[in-house]
Amino acid sequence: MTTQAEHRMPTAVPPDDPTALLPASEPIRFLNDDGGAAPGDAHGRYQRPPTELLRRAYRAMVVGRRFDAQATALTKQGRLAVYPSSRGQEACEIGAVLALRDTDWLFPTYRDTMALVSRGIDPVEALTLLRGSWHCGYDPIATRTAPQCTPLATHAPHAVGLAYAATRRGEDTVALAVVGDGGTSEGDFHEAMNFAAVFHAPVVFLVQNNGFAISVPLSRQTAAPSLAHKGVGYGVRGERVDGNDPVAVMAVLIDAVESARAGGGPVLVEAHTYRVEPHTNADDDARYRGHDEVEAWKRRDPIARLEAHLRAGGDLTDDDVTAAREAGEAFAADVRTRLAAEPTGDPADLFAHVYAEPTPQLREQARWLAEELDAGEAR
Ligand SMILES: Cc1ncc(C[n+]2csc(CCOP(=O)(O)OP(=O)(O)O)c2C)c(N)n1
Repeated sequence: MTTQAEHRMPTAVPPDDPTALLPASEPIRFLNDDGGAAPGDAHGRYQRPPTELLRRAYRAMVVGRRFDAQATALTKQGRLAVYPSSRGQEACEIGAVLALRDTDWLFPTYRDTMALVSRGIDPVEALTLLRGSWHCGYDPIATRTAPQCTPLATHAPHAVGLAYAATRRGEDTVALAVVGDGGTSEGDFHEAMNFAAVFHAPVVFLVQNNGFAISVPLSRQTAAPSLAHKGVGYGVRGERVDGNDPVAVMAVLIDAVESARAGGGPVLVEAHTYRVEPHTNADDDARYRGHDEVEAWKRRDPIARLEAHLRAGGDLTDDDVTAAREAGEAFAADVRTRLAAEPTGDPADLFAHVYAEPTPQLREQARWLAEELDAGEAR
């Protein structure tokens, strides 16, 4: 076993040629918009993932989309307080999961519940927070998945810290931090990138550039040529990928994760995608974007593209498609049934973890709530 003293802090070595850190001039693509082969040599250094992995991705995407629709429906019944849909972003969600080993860590945002359930986390546990509970619902250590992060980008430095600590322990763990395009405008994102590069930490930053930070378009967030270009300023290699091309997303993420694992340092991947649903069920997206734009992106649907690609190669049959849809229906039915049960909880928990030492105001509010509840029971 290596002792702490034998470890030296990895030192970042600036590359001889900084342009090697720059992303391709166009996002990496394997598929065109209807699932046929993308024209020309658009693959750069990347390999098409094995067919069996693409078949797994197809099924996970179909199940994930059905789950996502079910969760949105549950907000309308008041079973969930809120739900941020990732419909349309399935390639990124599933690509993130399938690029990781079980021993790697995922640091997701509030939008990435589809990735969580695809990683095998119980959907009812994954939705616990959205039912109004104070905890994230699942065991982060057992699942190697950090709590879904609502403050933008604050999980990115955590991912770097965990990945660096793993290297100090002699483990080959990689951390994948998912960030939105709006999240890249946050200080935490920049600090995380800087630390990751200086400590040469095995972290992959996956930016799901879905065009908007709620209603704010990307053009109001950044003047960089692309979000992936931001990497070069920190000494982090950047790459851009068509985020609705599941073959390309998986090819690029698998390469990035394995490069980080092999000691190549952090990688920043920008996936160009689109959220076809509103920001959450509480948002009116008609106020900031046009119907035509949404429809145009729906025609670049990642599931339809992968299905067309696999069918063209004889790697997906009608039976496979039916089986995937049935698996999605069964998954959604299970979520529906289990979320129909009223959650139980102690109202006093509302005050339990606000501060280590409760303030006089909190104590007063807790006392007031307890009295109200007692009075209610006595009535
Ligand atoms: C530190 C912080 N500031 C502001 C917010 C409020 N907020 C919630 S979601 C959001 C937009 C995020 O957009 P993006 O990072 O692109 O992710 P997306 O929702 O598109 O997946 C904002 C500003 C927040 N959650 N955290």
